[in-house]
Amino acid sequence: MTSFSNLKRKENDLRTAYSKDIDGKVEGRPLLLAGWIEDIRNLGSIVFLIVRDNYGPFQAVVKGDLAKEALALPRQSYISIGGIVKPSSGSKAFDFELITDRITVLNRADSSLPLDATGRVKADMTTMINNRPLALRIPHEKDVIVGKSYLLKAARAHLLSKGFLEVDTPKIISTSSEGGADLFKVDYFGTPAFLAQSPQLYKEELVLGLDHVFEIAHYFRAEKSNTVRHLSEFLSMDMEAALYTKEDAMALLEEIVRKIYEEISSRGLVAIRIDEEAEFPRYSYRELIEFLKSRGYEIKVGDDLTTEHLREFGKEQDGFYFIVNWPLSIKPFYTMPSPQDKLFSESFDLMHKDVEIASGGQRIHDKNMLKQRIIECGLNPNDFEQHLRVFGWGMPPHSGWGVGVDRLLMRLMGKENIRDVVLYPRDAKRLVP
Ligand code: AMO
Repeated sequence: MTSFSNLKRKENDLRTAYSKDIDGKVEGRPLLLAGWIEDIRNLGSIVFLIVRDNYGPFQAVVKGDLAKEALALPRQSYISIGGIVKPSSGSKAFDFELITDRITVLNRADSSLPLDATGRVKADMTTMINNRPLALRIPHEKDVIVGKSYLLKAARAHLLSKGFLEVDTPKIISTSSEGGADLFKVDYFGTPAFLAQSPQLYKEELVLGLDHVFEIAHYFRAEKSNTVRHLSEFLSMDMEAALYTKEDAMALLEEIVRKIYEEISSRGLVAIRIDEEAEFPRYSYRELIEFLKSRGYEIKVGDDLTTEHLREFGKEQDGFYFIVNWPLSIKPFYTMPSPQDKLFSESFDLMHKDVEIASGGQRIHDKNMLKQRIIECGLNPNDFEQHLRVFGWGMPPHSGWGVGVDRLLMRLMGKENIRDVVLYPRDAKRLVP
């Protein structure tokens, strides 16, 4: 019978250390490592293997019959390799190397691979996406995904420290949460249903029971437009909080972006700089209209801003900034009208140069007002009956936001295309891998 302890011992027979452990402290000691052969340099009587594990590359010196075996191995084969640690004799890249006495081939790689996993021969984005697991062997490609993990860690830690509770809400829904045509339909046991565009209605409802909530999850938009910032499945970080005003929500969002920036820049993973002193600038929607008019654009108050408009304004901006008080007519039904001018709303977008990173604002908490806005937006209040009920149970005034995590990561990492920061992107033309 194979017991767990037997399995454990077997695993230890294949690896006792990682590349990060090879240093002066283990000089003269035997180590056993596992990794992928990145490079093989044949110097005749001696062969140098560059092997990469999860922590980076190391150099192994192989001689005699073992060298012959090593030379026959395709690059990227996965091996367990044992030997004695010695100071390296002529390498500039490695202070220490492994004088090899044992190689176990755990899995031979195909002799022809779809991309150069050392990154020396550049592959295009489509090749990277089609072969993502192999592309992640390239350090700067892996950095993006490491960055995403730490982005989420920093955001979660900050929200939890502020008393927010992480929730999870359904992704198969019966009614559109954002309105609009970009809904994916699914056949739910014969009944038409949709994939959630956002957790909007649920997160608002949960404020009633939980006060401060957040959710980090995938959402779905049937985006036909093929742009560098739209996917049909994207990762969103959403929060909703009782008694928060639009200002409170914006302050929390700015705090979180800064915490994320601190976390990932402390790991050397970030490509941009955020000024620690200056607050993110705020511009009203009206100010943007005036700016665009002054640049010769034919635009009037009430019009939505196009990509071209945002590109024009974004050129003037160094980094992150807010656009506040959008016209009510172009915001979803749940958005609170501004008390001083009902044509505008208590809403904001967080931008980075020309790209929208997040949107949010104060929501309507009065049941009758919400029903009225649903009708004004051309929606059927009967479809929202379940949701409207909750607003009669003592719904607190509340605000929140939703951050496009992939877009934020794209900008922090200095990438131009959202597909560069998503492991397996989904768009109108891509459903695999
Ligand atoms: P909105 O529709 O503006 O607002 O979405 C919030 C943020 O999500 C990101 N995003 C996308 N990212 C990639 N591909 C897409 N197709 C895509 N669509 C949106 C953007 C955007 O700013 N419920 C509100 C949020 C709120 O008010 O709390 C909402 O969904 O970065």
